[in-house]
Amino acid sequence: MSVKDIAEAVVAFNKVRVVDLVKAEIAAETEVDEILNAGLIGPMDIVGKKFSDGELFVPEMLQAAKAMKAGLEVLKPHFSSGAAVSRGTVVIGTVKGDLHDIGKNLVAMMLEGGGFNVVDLGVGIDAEKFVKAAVEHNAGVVALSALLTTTMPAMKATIVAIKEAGIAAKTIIGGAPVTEAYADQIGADGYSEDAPGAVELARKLFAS
Ligand code: B1M
Repeated sequence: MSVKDIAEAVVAFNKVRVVDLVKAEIAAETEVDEILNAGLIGPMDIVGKKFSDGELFVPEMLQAAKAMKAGLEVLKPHFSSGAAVSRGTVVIGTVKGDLHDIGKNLVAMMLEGGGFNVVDLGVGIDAEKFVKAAVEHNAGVVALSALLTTTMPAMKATIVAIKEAGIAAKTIIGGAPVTEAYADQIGADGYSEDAPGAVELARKLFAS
């Protein structure tokens, strides 16, 4: 038994086996990061490649996502907790037109583990909803996720709306197609390529 078996079970869409194997690796005291990166995140790239190559289709991508999410739920309580008292509120969501939520959920879980109060708006969130939630929850950071090149412009629209509304909240962005250069271009306050980096970024922005 190894984390490689978890990855294989994700690619085989075997949700029950993913859950069992993640539990077994936790019991065997395998590093949480290794289970996450090699067992759960890694295989999603294989699934994406197979989709690009026409070997898999949307329903299968969805099944792999469900298997991965089930494993993530088992892992969630094991993400290290950074603080007993909240470090501040982060409003997070996947932007308008985009339904991918695994990376966003991971960022939300790690922010919670890092001691932040997280308000997760879900997927397909338009600029107006982000602005409303940031005001309502007095957010220090608004975190935007996008997985499609076609939905990246919705990040810009959201950042513009936040600035126009005169809200003090800082904005951070991320997601597979997003880059540091794009973050600079659209005036985001920060970019991270992964979930732990997003926690670091939020810490820095709340401290600044
Ligand atoms: Co979609 N999909 N998908 N998909 N899907 C991609 C993204 C794609 C790259 C696949 C491919 O072609 N190789 C491609 C996008 C191409 C592009 O735009 N360049 C694609 C496409 C085309 C589509 C559809 C258009 C397919 C169609 O219908 N013809 C469609 C769009 C639907 C929509 O959103 N409107 C679609 C649908 C779906 C499913 C619903 C079937 C499913 C999503 C299920 C779900 O999320 N609940 C799905 C999946 C599973 C994928 C892949 C295979 C895996 C994504 C994933 O969950 N990765 C993906 C291929 C790939 O990425 N390799 C693909 C694991 C996750 C942990 O990584 O989300 O990148 P990720 O998060 C990372 C970092 O990016 C970062 O942290 C995480 C790691 O720590 N991060 C942040 C994410 N958000 C962050 C925010 C931050 C900081 C870091 O700060 C705020």
